Amino acid sequence: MRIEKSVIAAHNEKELESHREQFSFLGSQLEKKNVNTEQIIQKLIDFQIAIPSWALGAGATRFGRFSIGGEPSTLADKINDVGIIHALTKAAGAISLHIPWDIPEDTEAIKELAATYDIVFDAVNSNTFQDQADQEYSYKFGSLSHVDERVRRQAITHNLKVIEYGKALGSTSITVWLADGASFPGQANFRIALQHVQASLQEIHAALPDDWRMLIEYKPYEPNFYSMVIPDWGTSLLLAEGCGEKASCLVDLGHHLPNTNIEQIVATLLMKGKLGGFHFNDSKYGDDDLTVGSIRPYQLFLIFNELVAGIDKSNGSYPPPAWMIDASHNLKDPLEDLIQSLEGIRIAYVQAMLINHAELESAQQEYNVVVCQQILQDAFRTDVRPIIREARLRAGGSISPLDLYREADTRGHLIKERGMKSIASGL
Ligand SMILES: [Mn+2]
Repeated sequence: MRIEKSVIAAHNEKELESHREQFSFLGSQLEKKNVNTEQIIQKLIDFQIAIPSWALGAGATRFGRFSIGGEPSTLADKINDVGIIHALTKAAGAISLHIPWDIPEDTEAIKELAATYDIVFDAVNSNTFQDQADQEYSYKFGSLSHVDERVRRQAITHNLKVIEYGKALGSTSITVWLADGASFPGQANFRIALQHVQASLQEIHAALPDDWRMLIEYKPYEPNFYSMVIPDWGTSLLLAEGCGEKASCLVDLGHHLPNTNIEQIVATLLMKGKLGGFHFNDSKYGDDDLTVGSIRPYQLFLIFNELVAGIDKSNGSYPPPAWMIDASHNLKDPLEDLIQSLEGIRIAYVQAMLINHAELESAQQEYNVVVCQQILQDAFRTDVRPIIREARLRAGGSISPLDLYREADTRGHLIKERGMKSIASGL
């Protein structure tokens, strides 16, 4: 199923008057504050977020999985689903593939299909946290950190193969996340495990094409509950620096212990030129994988403040991080959930762009703490949704993507096409 441009245009027509009213009111208010709304709209149109190929079906916990019907069971179906989201929002012009869950058999055909939806291929993701039917050695006790050289070799070879798939698709980065670690004290030697991972990553790094990046993701716990070989940003940075230029860190919002100051981590990594990738989600307790902006929108806004400031300060010399939503959809229709996440991300991004950095810096110079807070919260408390609607409208998307998704009975059509029992590969 495709959402045709004419359907979007007809739906927009009904909402146009009310939208114009709201947009012009907000525009005149922001003008008084010397905000360049046109520039914000352009930046927003350019800001594209990748959808991972494993987030389009129903997610699961270890207690169960509840199908939603019409799930995409092939890579072509998954690209089609991202195409629906992108047609409506004009914010999701990329897909991130997980190998081996989504191996493109006919690369050219898949590229052509993606191009018809105006979708490119973002980072490819390797998987050495599960055993596949045809593999010789098990990853039960680790992969790149394993004590057995043959297991490490198998995991390195897999990563090199993932790079080859990515090259064929036009991707320019690989994300490595390891489940390696220990669930019990004494189970593993911390130093040897980390040395093995460093040496393995160096080998993968050496195989990267010139214009590629390797993004090293970290996580404090799960699936291992005593220690993870790459538990935090410091270890990720250490490994990236041990590899070289093309290696950098990937921040996944859910991969922190409660109350971690993620915005400070982002600022530090940007300062070091080592923030290469970003995974959006939200959480209350741990790696909950909830809709972006559903639990802690203020934190997201503060993170975007650092992102905007850090990237702006680099004057274009800093390659933008690979942005991706990394969430699991256990209760909601995944496509609706992703549309809500995109909205949450874009709201935080626009709010962060409203901050007057010159004013903030001078308040900081004077330690005027009250004014510092006021500047941030004034931006955060601005309802910026009319700007987001305007950007979507100008890019050819829908003013109200979620409403149109429902009015067009998109899920109903997908169920008719694919049946109730189709299952998407992935988590
Ligand atoms: Mn992630």
